[in-house]
Amino acid sequence: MSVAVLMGSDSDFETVQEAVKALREFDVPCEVHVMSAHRTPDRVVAYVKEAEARGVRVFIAAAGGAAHLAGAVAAQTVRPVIGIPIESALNGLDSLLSTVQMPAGIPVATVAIGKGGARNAGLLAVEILAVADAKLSDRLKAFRADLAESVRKRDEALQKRL
Ligand code: RP5
Repeated sequence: MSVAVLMGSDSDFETVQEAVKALREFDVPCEVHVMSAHRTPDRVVAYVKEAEARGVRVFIAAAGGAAHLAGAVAAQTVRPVIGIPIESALNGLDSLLSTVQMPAGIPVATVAIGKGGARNAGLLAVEILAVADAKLSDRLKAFRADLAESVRKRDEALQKRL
């Protein structure tokens, strides 16, 4: 498994599945689990150590509210950790700050709140893996070219409506 996708609760999955979809678009193997920095702290420590030993290269961790899962994962590994702040009672701002404000020395690469951020978390994991994988890098370049083309087409369509 190249990427581990973790979330604090199954209630986060509707958002987190955007990261999983992005990984699958690039045929990157991933495993997906629910575990919580607060509700199952021992499981988080044991899982991250075991997953790193098994060859997981990148961790994605999503949580909402007092969103400490990504930080708790980062504390246990030197693999890259990407944090997804989940929408919450405070519109996700609480989750964003809880995820992003890590102490110097233990980084978490934090993406935007919600589904767009989750998609970028998956894509960022692909980009990290692509550093040592030329074929994956080529696929990312093709993906960017398709993205640019779709914007060009949308502009073309807009011009017809004006
Ligand atoms: C966080 O609390 C989870 O990541 C989730 O975003 C939030 C609510 O969890 P549930 O009460 O829905 O299980 O730890």
